[in-house]
Amino acid sequence: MTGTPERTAGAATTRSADDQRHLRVDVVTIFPDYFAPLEVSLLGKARARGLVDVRVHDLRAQTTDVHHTVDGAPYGGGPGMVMTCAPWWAALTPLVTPASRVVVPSPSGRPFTQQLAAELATEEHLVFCCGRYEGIDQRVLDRWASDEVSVGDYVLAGGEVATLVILEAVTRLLPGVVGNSESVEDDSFSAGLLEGPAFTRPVIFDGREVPAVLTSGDHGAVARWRRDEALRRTAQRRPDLLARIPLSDRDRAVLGGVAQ
Ligand code: JCK
Repeated sequence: MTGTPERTAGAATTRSADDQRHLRVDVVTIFPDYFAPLEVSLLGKARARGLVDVRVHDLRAQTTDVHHTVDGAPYGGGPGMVMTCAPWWAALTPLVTPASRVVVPSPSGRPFTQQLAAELATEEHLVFCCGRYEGIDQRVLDRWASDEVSVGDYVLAGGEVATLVILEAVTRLLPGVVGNSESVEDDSFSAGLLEGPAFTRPVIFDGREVPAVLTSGDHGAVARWRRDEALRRTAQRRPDLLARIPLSDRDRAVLGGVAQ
């Protein structure tokens, strides 16, 4: 795949006659090889099923100079380099239509959330602009970006891995992705709390027992226990989440005055 300026993948399989929703994705990057994981895993299955059609475009293919330059020194001075406008304009002009949502990962973007993933999963065309260096000239963002998002409060070397994160979160929500309905329902059910611990066979391993309630057959007791574990774990690890959801008196009792 190295040296291939553009790679078209997926959607070759026959789609059933029913009108399956279809997501078209274009990714623009100077590192097309980063997107090799698109071949495997959840995304690969969504592609094999024809639910999503991802095309990766090499930004350098849009340069006109012999050195394939995509960056320049920042006006006003400062460290590093900034991606120049011209290659982005050339790449995006033929890709973007009024029906496109243009997503630009950035350390200064608004937080990428499950809610935004669900929203993006309803779109018909997503375009991802992967920056490198210190980022992209602001005029590209002003002209083309629909959403400037960050996948977390840490600094990556570019937008490629962030794009993979967003794409994986979005594609698992597409109708028709294996196991989709249950897991997506579960997402909304547990919305707002971290999940508690999970166990599977055997009942005892290395002397460690599965909590008895989970093998009791008492579904009410299991549901209450899971809620309590989720509450405790959320209070301990993500008190910011707890502050945003309504708590019953029983919830508060379980938390025993911790982080409320
Ligand atoms: C896109 C280039 C690298 C490195 C300057 C940033 C203080 C700017 C991201 N959650 C996320 N973290 N990082 C990214 C991300 C990083 C990117 C690009 C996304 C394009 N870079 C870079 C350093 C700086 N510092 C903090 C100054 C850019 C997402 N999504």
